[in-house]
Amino acid sequence: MNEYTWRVERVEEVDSTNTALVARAREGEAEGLVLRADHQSGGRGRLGRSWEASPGSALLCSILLQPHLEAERLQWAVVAVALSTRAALARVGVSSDLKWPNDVLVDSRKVAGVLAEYVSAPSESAIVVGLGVNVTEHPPGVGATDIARVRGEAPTPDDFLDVVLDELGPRRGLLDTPRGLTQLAEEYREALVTLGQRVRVHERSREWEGLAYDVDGAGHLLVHTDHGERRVVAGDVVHVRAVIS
Ligand code: BT5
Repeated sequence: MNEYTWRVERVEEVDSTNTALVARAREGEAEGLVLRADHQSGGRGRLGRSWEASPGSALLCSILLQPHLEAERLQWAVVAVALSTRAALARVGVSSDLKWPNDVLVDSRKVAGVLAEYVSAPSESAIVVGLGVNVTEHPPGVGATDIARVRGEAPTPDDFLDVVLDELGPRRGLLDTPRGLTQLAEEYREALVTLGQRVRVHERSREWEGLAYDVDGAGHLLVHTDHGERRVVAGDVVHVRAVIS
């Protein structure tokens, strides 16, 4: 199936659209529900971090997917949404890159972030993918930007969500099959500015450096180091400097 019908529900305020949608998924909600909030009182990032946005200034939403995708390959759901966001940004005149694992960047500044969570359910497992896009404002001091800052004008968060979902339809279909994932990986490699860069990797309490050169079949980052090849499953990377343009 190539096209999806999304059911968008809008609320004024919620703690976190991801938390709320995970609860709905556990109750057996079907694929395609999109929960969008004007404001989050407890917006979440990865690894216990927070996501900040003043009311009405951002697209804050979570999308319920049920692809045939094992928990180990959750990163591909992040990739599908991040690539759709990048394509949607291009449609409103903003050129962006992806940074592994979940950032959408404009000129090295973060315009959007993605947070995916795997929900094991008795019947069918689900993936909740949260997306935060800075539309008319961005928080200070975190190396961020927003669409209005880059373009001088911006769509409404609702209109921008429509464009993201339009882009996600065909990419969602790619998550179900190995051939689809290969196609998604091709688009990912083109968009992923991390590849070819010297990176500092922060994994739990460890920190090390190397040359990021590819992603593997699970979407994890592959890095050449002085001690051989290493794979980053969960962690943060800092681009130290470009080695290959
Ligand atoms: C992310 O985490 O980038 C995932 C963000 C996902 C947010 C969406 S909003 C809708 C849905 N519901 C939720 O509760 N979450 C999702 P991470 O890579 O951990 O980045 C978090 C870090 O980015 C923070 O520690 C700050 O440094 C920075 N940050 C916070 N708010 C930001 C913003 N609006 N724009 C750019 N950077 C921000």
